[in-house]
Amino acid sequence: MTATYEPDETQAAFDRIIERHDRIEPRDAMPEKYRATLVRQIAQHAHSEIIGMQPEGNWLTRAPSLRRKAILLAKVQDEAGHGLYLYSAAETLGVSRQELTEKLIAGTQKYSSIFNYPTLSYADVGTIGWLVDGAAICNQVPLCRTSYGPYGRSMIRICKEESFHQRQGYELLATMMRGTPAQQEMVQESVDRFWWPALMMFGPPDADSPNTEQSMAWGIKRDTNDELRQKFVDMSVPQAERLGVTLPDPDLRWNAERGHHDFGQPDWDEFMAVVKGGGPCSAQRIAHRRKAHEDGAWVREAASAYAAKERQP
Ligand code: BYC
Repeated sequence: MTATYEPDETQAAFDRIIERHDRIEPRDAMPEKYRATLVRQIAQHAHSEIIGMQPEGNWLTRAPSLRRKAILLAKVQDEAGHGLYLYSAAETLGVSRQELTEKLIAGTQKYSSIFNYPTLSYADVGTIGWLVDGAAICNQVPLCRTSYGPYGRSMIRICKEESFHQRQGYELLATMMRGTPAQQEMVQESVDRFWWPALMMFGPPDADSPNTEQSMAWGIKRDTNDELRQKFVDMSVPQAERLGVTLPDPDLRWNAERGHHDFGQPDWDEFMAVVKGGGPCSAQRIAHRRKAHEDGAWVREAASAYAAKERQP
């Protein structure tokens, strides 16, 4: 359980750790708002990993070959592992995984907007790997240096696995792009659907992001939403060219003066609607998660009973 304190008590000690870019550990006193912000972000991150298993899991029984099935199975299992590391990191802040799961199911905690979109073809498995995991890497590599120790350390292994995920997605799309015209069209159609939602993963523009300023000051976030979105666009453009797909943005072009690509804005009204639970698959994702939680009740009861028995002298 973490210690929290009244601001005037040991605020200076906390500030010194943050200024030195050192880590805050669970044993350290921390302002209540810092703790609450971390619980919010880590819980949302953990929920995203767990809900994120659903869109890809949708294709497990219909993978086109044994090889593709083995790869997809391994990837989906990795996401479950990521969720568990992150719930463990959140637990060091004095909340339980049970409590967080109940909040997710009740709709009082969020998960990434991207997982509210459907996966309509097998190309989506590749596009999720390439773009969604690519966006996750851009966002998560800086989080390895976040100010809260358990969160930063959980990110290290997660990032290594996300790199593999991104490569498998790119390799799947590259294979399809060397295939028939129908396969090539399937890839382009998938990229057309996922490009804008992938850009939304980084959150609202900095000017409309209520949490960025404080989270940057505390070293929870190391880059702003817009900085990471720009990095992602700059990284994706040459990869798209190499694949032979067109990114669906007429405003996308290299700006030599800035040394970055200019690009259009996602539909932020759509983003807000999805974040508020109005995405195409929002109800389905939560209903599925609720059912899995309820179906797993007997496993939790059995594990608790076994642990209690083991504790008896
Ligand atoms: N979706 O002030 P802001 C994965 C919310 S898993 C939904 O900018 P913040 C993968 C935000 O929570 C990837 N909600 O917030 C898994 C806030 O609302 P609340 C998951 C969003 O926290 C399986 C409000 O909008 N990655 O890659 O400073 C298979 C205002 O936003 C979104 C993470 O979770 C969104 N996209 O910055 C494949 C990374 N964006 O909470 C792949 C960790 C914003 O105040 N999280 N909101 O009610 C972060 O880095 C930050 O939390 C964010 C948002 C950049 C996402």
